[in-house]
Amino acid sequence: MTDKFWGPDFDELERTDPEIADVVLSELDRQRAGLQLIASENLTSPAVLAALGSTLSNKYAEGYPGHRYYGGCAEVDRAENLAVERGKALFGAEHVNVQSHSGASANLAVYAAFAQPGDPILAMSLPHGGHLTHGARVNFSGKWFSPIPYHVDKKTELIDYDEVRDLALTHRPRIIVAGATAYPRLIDFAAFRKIADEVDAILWVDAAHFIGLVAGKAIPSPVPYADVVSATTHKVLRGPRGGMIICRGEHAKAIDKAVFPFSQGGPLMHSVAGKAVAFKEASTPAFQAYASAVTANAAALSKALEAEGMRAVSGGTDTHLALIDLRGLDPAVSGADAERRCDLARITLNKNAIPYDPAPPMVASGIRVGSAALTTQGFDEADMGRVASLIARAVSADPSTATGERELAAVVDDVTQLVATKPAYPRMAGEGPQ
Ligand code: DSN
Repeated sequence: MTDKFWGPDFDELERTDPEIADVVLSELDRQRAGLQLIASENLTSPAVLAALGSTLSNKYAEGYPGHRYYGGCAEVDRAENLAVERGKALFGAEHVNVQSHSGASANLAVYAAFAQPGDPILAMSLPHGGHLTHGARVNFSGKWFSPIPYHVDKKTELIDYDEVRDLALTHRPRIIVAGATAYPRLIDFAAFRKIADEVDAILWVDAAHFIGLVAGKAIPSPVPYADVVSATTHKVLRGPRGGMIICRGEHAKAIDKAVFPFSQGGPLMHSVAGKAVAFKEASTPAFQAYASAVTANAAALSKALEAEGMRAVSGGTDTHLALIDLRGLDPAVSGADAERRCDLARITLNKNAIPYDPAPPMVASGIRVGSAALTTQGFDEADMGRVASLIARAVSADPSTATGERELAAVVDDVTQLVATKPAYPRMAGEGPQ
């Protein structure tokens, strides 16, 4: 066994490139100093970070374990085999591909495996919570395929399954996509399966956001229902930044070929190793406790924000995220203003369109909040009440007024005190000011 010297060495980075070393340290400080509420982010573990910062980054390994286009792949083969086997066990899957560089790359491969240019694709409308790769005009998915958007019901703000079925019967899509980036509720995978079977479509679940809740058994799994499930590994799942694809055995070859050689070259083997670590961590009782705390915390946050006068779209959440409609606030605050004010108060979240939003996307009438990162650092439901009150104070503080400026400074003080009780990446002995 070689010594550990060749692992990540921050002193070396500081000597070689003090400017980037400063960025790295400042970003760590930013993550520690504030409340991280972006629903697609998390604080990955030191073990995953160590795999990411390893010499596996050096290795080219086009192909799959045992069938590579380069020599010297014995060690990275072990990493990929471990990731695949752990992924299969974790999700009860027949086949797993762990090479996708990102969620968007995984989605590109799914299209490549199942559709031809011009094919009709039925997917959730982007302004109603769908993803860019589900047929947005500015994305390859909207340019190369014929997207048909489905929506949420105006009153319930839940997926309108009747509309999904009607559109499926009318357009006979090649693929039906279930999955979203800003939908707070459980998706009825059985209903989607039934509709897909009626029109002989492929059922693809894009589980990028919630796959970590599935891994932690906090919500039902799409795997038994879907032909194919794409996902990211860095959101609630808390692994390295990257993508993955789970599919039925009969589609294994098509998916593998669609990832490599069709849409990617060399896999990022350090990231593949990080995925293996994350799957191992996600198979523990501790991760299951974390996953159910994520949903409990999101529900508590959503309820507490409602008590502060901010309506939760669909009346709440079953997952890690809530979509908050700000239109009830007096004076009015847009999503963009809320995001900026929270940023000034060290509360990181994003503006978000709400269904049937009258405002343009860059302004938006809502915000999206997620509970994964705060849950990782140990926040509980009572803390979420405090977080909601800090968000409410920040959102209502107009920084162009002296009162608003003072209030935002006071919120920063309170955020600082709150994060000190349950710090992200707790400082190690001897590291910087304690
Ligand atoms: N950008 C991610 C999100 O925030 O939901 C999805 O790709």
